Amino acid sequence: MAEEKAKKKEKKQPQEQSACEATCEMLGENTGGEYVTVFDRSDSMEPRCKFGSDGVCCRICAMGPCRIIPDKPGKDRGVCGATVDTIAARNFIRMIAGGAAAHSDHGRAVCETLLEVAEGKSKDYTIKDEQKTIKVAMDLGIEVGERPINEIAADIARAALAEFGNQHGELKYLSKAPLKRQKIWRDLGVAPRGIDREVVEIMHRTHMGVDHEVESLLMQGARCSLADGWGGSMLATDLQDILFGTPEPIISKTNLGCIDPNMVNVIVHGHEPLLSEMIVAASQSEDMINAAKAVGAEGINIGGICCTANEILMRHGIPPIGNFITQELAVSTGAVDAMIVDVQCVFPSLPTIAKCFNTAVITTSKIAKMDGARHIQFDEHNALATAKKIIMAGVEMFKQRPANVHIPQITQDFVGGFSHESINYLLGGTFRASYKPLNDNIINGLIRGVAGVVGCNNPKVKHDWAHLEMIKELLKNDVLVLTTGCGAIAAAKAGLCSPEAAAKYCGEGLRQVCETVGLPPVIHMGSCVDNSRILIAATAMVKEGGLGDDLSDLPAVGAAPEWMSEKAISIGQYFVASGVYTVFGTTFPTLGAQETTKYLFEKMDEKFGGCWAFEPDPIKAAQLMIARIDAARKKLGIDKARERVLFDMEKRRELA
Ligand code: SF4
Ligand code: MSK
Repeated sequence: MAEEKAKKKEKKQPQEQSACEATCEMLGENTGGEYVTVFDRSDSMEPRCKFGSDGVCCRICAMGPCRIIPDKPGKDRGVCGATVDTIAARNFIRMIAGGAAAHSDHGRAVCETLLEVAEGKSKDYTIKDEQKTIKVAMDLGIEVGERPINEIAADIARAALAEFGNQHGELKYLSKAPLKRQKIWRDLGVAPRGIDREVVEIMHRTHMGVDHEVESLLMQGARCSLADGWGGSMLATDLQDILFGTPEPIISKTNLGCIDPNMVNVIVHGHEPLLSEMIVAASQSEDMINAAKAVGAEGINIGGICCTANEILMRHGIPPIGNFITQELAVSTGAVDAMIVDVQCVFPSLPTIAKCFNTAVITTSKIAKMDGARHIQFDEHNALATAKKIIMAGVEMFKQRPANVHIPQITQDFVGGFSHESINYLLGGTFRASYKPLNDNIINGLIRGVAGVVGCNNPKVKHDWAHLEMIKELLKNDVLVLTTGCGAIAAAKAGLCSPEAAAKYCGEGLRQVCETVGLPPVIHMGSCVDNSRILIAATAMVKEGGLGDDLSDLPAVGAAPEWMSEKAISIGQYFVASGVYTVFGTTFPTLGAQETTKYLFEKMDEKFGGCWAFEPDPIKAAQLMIARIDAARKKLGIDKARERVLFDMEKRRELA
């Protein structure tokens, strides 16, 4: 009893656990510890194993686990003789393989659906963006001519699927990168062949007794990550745009206050928009609305969590009600009638907490099932009917809501839905779409540089706090921020993704530009796979001219201050291999191995013109990023803000 009391006393206060007011309110609702959440489980896991955190534990074969202490003779190698650096490098690239596989399998599912749609086998979807279809066809070398759009789309889907199993040569989309970057990849031998092949090769190389050299391992990691960023993820984004439309700026609301007590609340969570698109369509159909009314609700309210939230936000303005770490807290409002999940970032604890609040947890993917959840298999051939069946599961739960519903009355307006295409139009106008205004304002110093701040939440860090501190420091220093994933939801909840944020948070130069163009200073570009949009936006900046001839020349940096997933490591590595300096917070999975860490933090810079860095303090991390931006500006000769000089006739004569 005394022990239990002591434990309760030690329990962190909500304000120590989250920077999000609504999250704190929900954490405050559970001070009696009626249910367990990720925050509690994370605290109970302390102290965490240092061997695991530092990447120096190997359990690849049954002679282990081998936990290495580098400076202790007898403990400085694994049973097989593997050094600490081999072990850390193997662990690191296995994370890349996991992340790349997750993104790319998502991409494959989209390709398969596009093929079915184009062949008329999946009647509930249509091709929404014909212009993008033609653009993608040209990128993939597919004939356009006068062919019907479905025929072109079918060829796109086939060509995209072939990229997964390609055994030789290189991925077609590499040609979208600046020419200099392509040459770097070829010269270093890291141009990926096929997406699946690079993942499989990592699993082979890291099997017991195969590849033991740090450089050899890490370069294969880079190759595999490129197959993700410029392959699986980019195909996922492009083909989703073809099927569901290329996003355009859209006004929405966010946070837990978007849950409506009078409606049937259906929350979609996971990553693939194939299902959530249909859930949105089904929720607006008359029969579903009538079914909701029949049980006493006013209608059906759809909200999102994690990257599914970002997908339906981007194209429909549906509110993201929270990010990764708040998935259980959304259920604990008592007003979520169904949580529909597909793949990735779904807590297996959901059915347990859902039982306390009469929420139906419904799994929908063959490859992602959960004990305690109801499984309704999503069928792309019968997409709308399946979506309706799933929604009905939520409607049926409406009457069983617990008495103690508590929804924080907190929401925030923001603008989402930025794609490379829409930024292009916004900056240059419909007739002269271009990145020129952005480049000009970087060159004249009003904008100091660009940062991609992306990624997850991690309960080891105060929720959303590292994202927000880092972003605010960057804005103050005139750095324009592009964001995706759970970081984007953090920024949106805090009011950073609205045009008004420019006056409140930005330095004078960035404020002027944002207010002139009407852009928020933090640009929400979508989900995890949409980091490929950031690669394309950066490439457009290079192609526009004036900022060097490679991605590594740009005053542009990346960060994931609260990362947790293998996908984040894959993203970080493809940013680095694309020439971007990338800072991770929270923890770094090779810190126990000096040579491996040095390779990632220094040697990669020599090879790729971009490297990893680790800094858990978000302000210090932002300062590292700003220093790197300034170094790039200096190299480009734009380190001093230039006054615009207007030449009169006399000066022109002098010039001549
Ligand atoms: Fe230990 Fe070597 Fe087996 Fe890893 S591969 S568990 S280091 S014996
Ligand atoms: S959902 S991978 S927690 S960003 Fe894409 Fe969020 Fe990270 Fe999952």
